[in-house]
Amino acid sequence: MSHPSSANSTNIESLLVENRVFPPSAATVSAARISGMPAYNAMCAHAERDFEGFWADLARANLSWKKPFEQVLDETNPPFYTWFADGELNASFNCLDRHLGTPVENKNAIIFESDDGKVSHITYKALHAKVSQFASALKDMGVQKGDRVVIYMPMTVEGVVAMQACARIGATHSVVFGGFSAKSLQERIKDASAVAVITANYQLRGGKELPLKAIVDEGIALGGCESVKNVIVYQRTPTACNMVAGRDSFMHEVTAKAAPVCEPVFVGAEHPLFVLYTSGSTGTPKGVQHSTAGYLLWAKLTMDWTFDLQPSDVFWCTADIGWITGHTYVAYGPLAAGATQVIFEGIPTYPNAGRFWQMIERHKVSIFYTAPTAIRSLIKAADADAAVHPDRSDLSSLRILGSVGEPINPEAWMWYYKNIGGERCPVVDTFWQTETGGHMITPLPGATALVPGSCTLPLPGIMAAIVDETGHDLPNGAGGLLVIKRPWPSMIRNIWNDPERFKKSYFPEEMGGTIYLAGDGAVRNEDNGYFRITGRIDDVLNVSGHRMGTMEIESALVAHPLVAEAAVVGRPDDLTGEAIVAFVVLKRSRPVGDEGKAIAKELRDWVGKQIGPIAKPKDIRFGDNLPKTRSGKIMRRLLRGVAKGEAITQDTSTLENPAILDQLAENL
Ligand code: 6R9
Repeated sequence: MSHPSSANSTNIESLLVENRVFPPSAATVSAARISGMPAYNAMCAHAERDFEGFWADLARANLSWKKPFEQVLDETNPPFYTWFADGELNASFNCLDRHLGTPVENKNAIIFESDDGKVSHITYKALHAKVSQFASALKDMGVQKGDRVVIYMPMTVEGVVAMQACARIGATHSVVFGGFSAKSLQERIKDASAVAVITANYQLRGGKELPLKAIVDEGIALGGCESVKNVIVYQRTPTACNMVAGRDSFMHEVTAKAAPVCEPVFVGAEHPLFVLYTSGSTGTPKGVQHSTAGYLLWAKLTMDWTFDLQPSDVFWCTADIGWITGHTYVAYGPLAAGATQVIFEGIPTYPNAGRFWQMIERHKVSIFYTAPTAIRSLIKAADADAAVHPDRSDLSSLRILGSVGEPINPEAWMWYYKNIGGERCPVVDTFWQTETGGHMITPLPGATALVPGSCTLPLPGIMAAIVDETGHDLPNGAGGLLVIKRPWPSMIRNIWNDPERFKKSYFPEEMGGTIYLAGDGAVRNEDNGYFRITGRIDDVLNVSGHRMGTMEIESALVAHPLVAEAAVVGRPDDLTGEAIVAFVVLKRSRPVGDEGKAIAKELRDWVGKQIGPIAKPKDIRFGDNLPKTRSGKIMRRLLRGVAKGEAITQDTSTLENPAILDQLAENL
């Protein structure tokens, strides 16, 4: 295991000198659900004193159970922990039916704004009807409890309907981000043995119509997808798409024919609600498997706690449903909590980079949750063009701001706090992961004093700590590995098809095999114990808040006929957090000049085709070889330095071929 990557060192330095503190106002504290630090401390103390009782009370109060649970946490087979295992419930019932007959039923569940600016509203009652009828249609096709359904959809109401409809009939969905390639889609369909794929003919983004159905066809044609019996197509645009007779159908047609009522299929608490693929440090992406009850409980509770959700709030999380943030804080959390939320189909820069701010004004958004990478690009746009500056929009409806996906640098935090929040709105910097299901370490708006760039303190019941490689606690001020020492309800349950990898990836033997290793480095402040995340400790990059495994990109590169060998590292980037740099050895001689540029472009496009455009290296360097130790190991540490443009000061005497470094430092 290596130490926190040097790629983040500048970030860490600027964080270490951070001493601005922003306590919540007295008014915010008194109006909040978790009101002040004594309230937070009391909840933490309750969890310490009676761990199972703490969670059991919350699960009873926040979820509707068909069959109440008796069992709380079962730790007899670590790390395969179970929660509320003998209880039965349905996730869609908890998000929709639960609100029927209450004042929430006529409230807007979703305010949808399309790429081209059309706005529509859907109440809880209407959403319930839409989900029920589509769920009936899935049942009519033979989709059953426990079947896997892949969803490859744009950001639309129908995307959420598809997820909720699967949950309603007990099918396990696996959403694949619409930017992934045919090959990535095929790998996921295969691994999950999906019986159906739900997609759209096209997606609209930034004024462009992009094919989705054609990519599904291409993916299935790559082979190994014989499990797929049905492809259901949401007709997003009037443009025709290829339809395969006997396999493909239109969402509106199958829905119209189906029964309007669909009784929810009640499932055991541990029934897999979904599998979501994410990048790891080795091999192919892993299918992170989540439970029904524990996951949903945390989605609902973190809406209430972290965002201090009130009945009149308008919540907007800008994440795509293809990522975990779009699962927990678009498809499940807001609905389970009975919130009104905005769903946006498009991109923040279309038709101009003021779109987010204009939408906050238009829909009177009160809680806004986005990623540092979006904030940084919008700062740049606002600096360049006063017409898209947030001061042109009325942002007075906002009361809470959130950040997720990567560390937020203090400069971006301050800009967000001042220019978007008007120095009035707490910024909750939420640290969590696909594997954790929901927030882990985050400020609470009505309790925690904020420090720019720090995710502050764990939520009540989350036993986060910083340890060394053998699992021993480290004192505050010492950087180490972030772990969670006790199970929590929304934790990953397994890696789909690969329990051994699950154990190895997250519950290292050296730490006893029972505590969860997050894969991030962290340090706690000596005075207040606040956590700061210092970045991944494995070969996972974070580009614009998206997780990318270096191995995945390397495998894609070496699959190109020209490439003999490749090594991929991250380099700090002002806009995207990290940028992908690839060092490549070709099977032919090292290309230079225009030829080098042409091959680099070809390789970039190739990676885009193999994985998806988000994985395209920003920079490609060619060498006759890679820097290796005498035993043949690639020296990534050196490559990270070269990628940053640093002079090599480290000892290179163990290198087989030190001269190679000069070659690799050359820009094309
Ligand atoms: C929710 C999500 C998880 C990785 C995680 C860490 C980084 C996420 C962060 C953060 C610092 C934050 N990360 N939130 N780092 N501060 N507030 O992003 O899930 O896509 O699985 O990524 O993202 O490195 O390990 P996922």
